[in-house]
Amino acid sequence: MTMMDHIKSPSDLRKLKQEELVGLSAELRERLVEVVSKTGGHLASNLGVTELTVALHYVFNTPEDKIVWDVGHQAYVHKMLTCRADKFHTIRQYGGLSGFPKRCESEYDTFDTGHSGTSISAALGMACARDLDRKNYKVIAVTGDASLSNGMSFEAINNAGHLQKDLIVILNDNEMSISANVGALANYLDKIGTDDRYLKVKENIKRIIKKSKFLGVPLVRVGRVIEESIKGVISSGMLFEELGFRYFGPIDGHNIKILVDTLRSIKRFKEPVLLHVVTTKGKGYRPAENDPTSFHGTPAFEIESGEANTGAKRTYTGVFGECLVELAKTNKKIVAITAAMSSGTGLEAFKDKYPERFFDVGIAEEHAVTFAAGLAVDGYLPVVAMYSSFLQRAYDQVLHDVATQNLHVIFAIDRAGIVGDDGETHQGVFDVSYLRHIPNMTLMAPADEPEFREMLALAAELEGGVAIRYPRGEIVTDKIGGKAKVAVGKAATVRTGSDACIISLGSKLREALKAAEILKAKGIKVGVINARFVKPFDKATLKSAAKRYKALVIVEENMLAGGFGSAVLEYFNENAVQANVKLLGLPDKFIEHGHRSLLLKKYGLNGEGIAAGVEEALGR
Ligand SMILES: Cc1ncc(C[n+]2csc(CCOP(=O)(O)OP(=O)(O)O)c2C)c(N)n1
Repeated sequence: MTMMDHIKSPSDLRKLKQEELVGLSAELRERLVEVVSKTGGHLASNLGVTELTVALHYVFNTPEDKIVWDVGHQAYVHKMLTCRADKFHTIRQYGGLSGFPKRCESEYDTFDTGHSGTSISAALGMACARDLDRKNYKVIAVTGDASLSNGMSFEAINNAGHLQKDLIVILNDNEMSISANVGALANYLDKIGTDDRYLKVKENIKRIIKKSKFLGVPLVRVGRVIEESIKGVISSGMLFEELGFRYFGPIDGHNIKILVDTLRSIKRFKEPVLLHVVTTKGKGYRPAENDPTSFHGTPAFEIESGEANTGAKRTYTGVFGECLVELAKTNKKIVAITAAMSSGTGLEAFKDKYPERFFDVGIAEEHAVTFAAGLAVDGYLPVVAMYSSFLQRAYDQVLHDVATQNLHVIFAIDRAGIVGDDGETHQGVFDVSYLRHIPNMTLMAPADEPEFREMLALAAELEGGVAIRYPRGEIVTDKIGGKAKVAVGKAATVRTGSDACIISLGSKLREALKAAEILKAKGIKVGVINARFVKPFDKATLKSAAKRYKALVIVEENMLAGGFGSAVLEYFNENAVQANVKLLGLPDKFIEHGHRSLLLKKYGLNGEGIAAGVEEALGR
């Protein structure tokens, strides 16, 4: 029997001797690697916080004391320690545990997350609620060094330093975002960790505290003297203190004894405290330590070698990366911007080839877009490559800073559609709805590789905000989207029929064509139109399709509310176009986690589902 078998909840953990926590951490790590090697998931971050998570639940009285995880991708160990070890093998699987904290899953999950930078704000809100209720528990936000650089974290620190609530912020500093963490704050943290003067002062402090015990000087007074003296020595090293936090650290985040002792001692404070913990991303599993970027979010892999089965397919992301490098060769004004996702968005080759035209702005989507607007004002052509769900953060920047000034900025919106295993917070199913109502925007979606390339080239020639949305995963390399060259606002008729017509947006085309074949076998003749554009869409083609066919079925991987289908219905309504229209898309709910293909089937967005939709529209 392992130690883990005895720990059903944190109260069992707290019965262990402190020395036993080292062995427990090793077991937890082993289980992490074993399960994630099969399910895929966020391995490196979890390996890095194993001891920290154990120490937190050991020292604090969870669930009464509340731990708020930033992003939440590093909460796997937390899940194992909080009554879910027996279900851990189901993580990120349909119907299984979520890969992120979920309040509906456990009372130990205090706040639902997935996007970066929310933990300090949420924890501060909880601390204020606690004080209003005159209760007396601790609230602890755990954030990574990259998430600390997110604007929301700064806003929350600013507010927390002012409110002076009893709040602990643990800074888990592994010097990594998904790739290396970048930015002035990253440099600052690095300096704190390595500044000789600072380390010397820390040693001196330890000696003074020891001495003061003998002399009977009150510790608080000694502490204040020490703090002031440090400020004098390193005027630049007290950023957090100046913002109203007590700063402690940096400490070794893999040393259980140091962690437990430090957490116990900072627990006593009733004001904002920031504890700086230094960890190694991927700790304890060699392949992940060597390549934490690949093991940040990994597909299933072989434990021995660390080799992942990526399938080596041609993806939308890959094509985007290649194509942008080609376009940038002739168009010297193209600059690429990522918010800490250079590998995920396919910008690595661009970064290597044109380092001076590449900007990783950190996890700062709002800033990324306004920064792009600034570049556009002075004649550059910024390409903002971002996942659909993260661009949600920058809605106002797209509207207020790009669109109102009709600035030419290209938005390459990756992971548009169902992403699958990461679930609710990561599904890219809102972008059509949140972009199509913004004036001065062009919005398109490619169905295959040649079309994607043409769209990117066209985007560089247009004016205003131009968004291209495309999903996660494999791209069709053949030209299936129609022979006609891509032109603004023009759809392509891919197949003609006489009964119903499927109007497909972007990557849905492959499934729409499958549906047409399924229906053909049943004697139903179906036309297929590749919409290509959401804004402006091809009104003439859709109007004539409405006349010609008994039913139109509009398919998109976006919410039905405010999506492409609803744009068509608005137009039909305004222009009294009579048509029997059925919309296929996503319903008014958050889409759960599970494999992408499984979810597409569930929501009727695969070939069979679309075929069923057509039959329904025809009343069969
Ligand atoms: C708003 C937002 N943008 C981008 C991401 C994608 N993302 C997930 S984790 C991560 C890096 C987080 O780094 P850090 O906070 O230092 O935690 P670590 O994984 O290093 O422990 C990024 C960029 C996100 N979750 N949310």
